[in-house]
Amino acid sequence: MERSRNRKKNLLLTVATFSAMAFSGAFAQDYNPANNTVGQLGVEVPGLAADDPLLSAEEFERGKEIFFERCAGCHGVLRKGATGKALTTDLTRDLGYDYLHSFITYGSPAGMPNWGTSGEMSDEDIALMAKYLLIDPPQPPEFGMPEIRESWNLIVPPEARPTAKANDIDIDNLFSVTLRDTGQVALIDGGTYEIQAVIDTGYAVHISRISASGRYLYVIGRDAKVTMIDLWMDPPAPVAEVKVGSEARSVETSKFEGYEDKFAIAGAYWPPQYVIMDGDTLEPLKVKSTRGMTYDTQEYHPEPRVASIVASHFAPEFVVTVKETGKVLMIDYSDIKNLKVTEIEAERFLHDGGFDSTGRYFLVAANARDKVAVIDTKEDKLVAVIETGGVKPHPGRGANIEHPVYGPVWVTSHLGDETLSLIGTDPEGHPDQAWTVVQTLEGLGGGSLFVKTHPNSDHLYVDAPLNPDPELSGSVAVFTVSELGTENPEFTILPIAEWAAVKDGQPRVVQGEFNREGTEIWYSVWNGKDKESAIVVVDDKTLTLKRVIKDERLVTPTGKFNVYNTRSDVY
Ligand code: DHE
Repeated sequence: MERSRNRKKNLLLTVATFSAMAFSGAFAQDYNPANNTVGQLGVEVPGLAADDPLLSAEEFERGKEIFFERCAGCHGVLRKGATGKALTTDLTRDLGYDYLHSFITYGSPAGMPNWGTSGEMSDEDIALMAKYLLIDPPQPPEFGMPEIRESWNLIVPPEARPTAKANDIDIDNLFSVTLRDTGQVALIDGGTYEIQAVIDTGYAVHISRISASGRYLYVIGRDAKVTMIDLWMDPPAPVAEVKVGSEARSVETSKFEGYEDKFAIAGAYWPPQYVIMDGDTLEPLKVKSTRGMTYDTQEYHPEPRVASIVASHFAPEFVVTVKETGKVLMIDYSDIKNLKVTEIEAERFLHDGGFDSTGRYFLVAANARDKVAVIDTKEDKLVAVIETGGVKPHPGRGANIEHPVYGPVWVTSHLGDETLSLIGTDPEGHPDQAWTVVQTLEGLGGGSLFVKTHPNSDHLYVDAPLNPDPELSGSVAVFTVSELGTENPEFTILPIAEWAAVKDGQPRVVQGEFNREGTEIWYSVWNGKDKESAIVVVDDKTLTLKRVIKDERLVTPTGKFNVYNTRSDVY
């Protein structure tokens, strides 16, 4: 363990290795090589003459696959840009083949991964992608109610499920762990560290959320498959599944009093839409498109993707953030037939976020705008849009600490630099500090994705999984909350990857999650699919290694969600 004062590192940072995403479904637009010659497109490509087709049909298919696996998350299916720049053909043809080729190879400090020099893409694929970007993006098909219903599978109807908990698992201290590249989640007991079940789900589950009662676990795959798992069964098992589109990142369940376990909602990247489902069966009830006007210039956007979703504690409402149009939708689920939606203008490129410690204010990063928007879920209105002072805020759900000087604050780290921004969240007790950045800290380096704390902990943890320096991407910085009132607070570095002692590879250490009591924090040591990965458990009081969980079934662990903390919004 190492103690460091504001240790800074060079940040040649990468946004992500957003690798392998199973994008299913045929495309609406077919490619006919004969109609796309180099001359017709008005581009120059080394080795190709004007009447040569730019891509063969096979190359086009491969380009489509690589784009969805590696690029669409940041640049958008239609390449209109979000976390990554726009890549529409009016821009790419001007930039030209050589420029695109070197950009993909070397990346950029602003966040484009160095796909070539990192060895993650072959020379051949880079050349293919530089050509692929010179043709118009193909548009995947729509996925409306008929397709959603067709995909719905009620595996165990409610009447066939146990009427009382049939296992002896301490469900509140269970962790749902994404096994990204195997399309599974592992349910790991927070007390014994034993894997209770490994369950097949959609591909590369992004997040897990728990029903208000704590009985049902809902996970969403990158392929937009929602899987509902009954934690009362012995062993816990899926009871329903449904696909809400072809690409997605978010799922949530109704939490307002009287509506516990009643509804679920999932937000899709493609098609840009959200789907409200029956909380007991996942029967799809309503699908709504998010296409429409941007909040500021009021221009039509064809692909406004649904980013984070939370459930209000103050009303029967889901809080749905729409990335490209910059709107937050308060969706009233008390009457789904006559759906009322309050549309709040916030900021473009909304991404991830979480509640303040009271559960009233939702703070969400508009990452490509370097801002955080604050929504009052009691009054259903925008409270503030805050410049964080860092580059690309990326909080996960953020961390709520009791600052020794400024009282309750919420923290985010940044993808694009080493800073952490502490934002005052107490308009009653600390009105002068509310919704302003009260302090800026410097963590390990750029490439941070998630911060974490717990009400019973005096520590604030920050990771840096996307930092290009393996020593930093394998470590975590820890600040002591009660010492934050001092000038230049120190942090402790935990060498998590070293502690895990995995056999080979260059694992990234990602997303801390506390156990129910707030005495331990778990980190994923996320290695390649064919390599050993692990979960490292840290004792929060002493900041020492408590346990390394290794198992051949633990392939590419990423997100971890403690049942109690997730359902109670404790972070
Ligand atoms: Fe995530 C949260 C989208 C890349 C792991 N990620 C989220 C949320 C969104 C999102 C919208 C908030 C969901 C919510 O709260 O309702 N993530 C995206 C992307 O668009 C992006 C940038 C690119 C992509 O193609 O997916 C992306 N995310 C990643 C990764 O590369 C990570 C590290 C591994 C992976 O699975 O791909 C990753 N994202 C996570 C995790 C959370 C998350 C673990 C939940 C954190 C939490 O504590 O709540």
